[in-house]
Amino acid sequence: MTPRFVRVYGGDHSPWVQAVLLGLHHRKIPHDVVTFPPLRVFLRSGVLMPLVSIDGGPWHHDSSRILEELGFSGKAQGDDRMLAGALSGGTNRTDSAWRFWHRWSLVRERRGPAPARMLRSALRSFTVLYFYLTLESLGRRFGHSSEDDIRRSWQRWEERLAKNQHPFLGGAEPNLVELQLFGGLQCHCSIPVPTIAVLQTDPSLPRVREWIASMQRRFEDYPHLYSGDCFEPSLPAPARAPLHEQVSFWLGSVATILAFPVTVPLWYFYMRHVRKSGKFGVPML
Ligand SMILES: N[C@@H](CCC(=O)N[C@@H](CS)C(=O)NCC(=O)O)C(=O)O
Repeated sequence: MTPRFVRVYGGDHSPWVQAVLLGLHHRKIPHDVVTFPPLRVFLRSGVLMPLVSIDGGPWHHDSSRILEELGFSGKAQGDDRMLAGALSGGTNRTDSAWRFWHRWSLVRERRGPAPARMLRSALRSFTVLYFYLTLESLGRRFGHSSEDDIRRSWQRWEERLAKNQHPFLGGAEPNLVELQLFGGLQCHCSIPVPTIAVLQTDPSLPRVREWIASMQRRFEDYPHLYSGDCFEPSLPAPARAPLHEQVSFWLGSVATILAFPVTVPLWYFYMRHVRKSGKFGVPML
């Protein structure tokens, strides 16, 4: 049964949140988005995103499961590994701390009266500190992907798309795995990383570029589309948060940073907690 209403927690800079939002948009399912989780959800799983509550039901996570609940299918064994490859370059998002924080400051709150939006904008600064520290520690531990790594990962998608006779891997319409792949592309474009230059110019990836164009045409009125700035057909970037939300975000950021004796251990605690839960990233089966 198609859900009547879905509440999403997550920021549209996340590939997995993007996949869920793309699915909801594609199915035209009414939904709203909050960028800081309800307190009891935060206490349980920190800032792990995406989470959804479908028709007022319990909050639950995992973009694949959520997309299946929305009626999507088409994920095969080995796809997760290919998706992980397509996300390479992601740790470069924090190359510029200013750009990382600034891009997050522009995310719009989409639910509730102005004071509630301002409060969530301020609280979101903890989420940004969390992801900043996480990406920095991943980058230091495992290093960044080289251009060759990125090219090789996307060549696997190129081969798969070249064998496909349809505009989408799902046929006439996108399937689950390509919503996740396109979600990954939105993530690369929302806070630009070297992956974009490889995808824009590499002579070995023409089918990938055609597929991006088909997806952009299919999602031309999607309000979280970041790739329209980087790929054809050119499409407008998402609307920015109004000034009062941006001001709240920056005030929250100052407080979050000054409170580092509390916020940094809190990051560490939840980061470990989420890793142990196995809910982070791509399951490598
Ligand atoms: N397999 C999960 C992955 C979710 C995930 O890794 N989300 C990241 C944001 S992109 C997160 O919330 N990470 C929290 C953390 O690193 O502790 C899904 O598909 O929903």
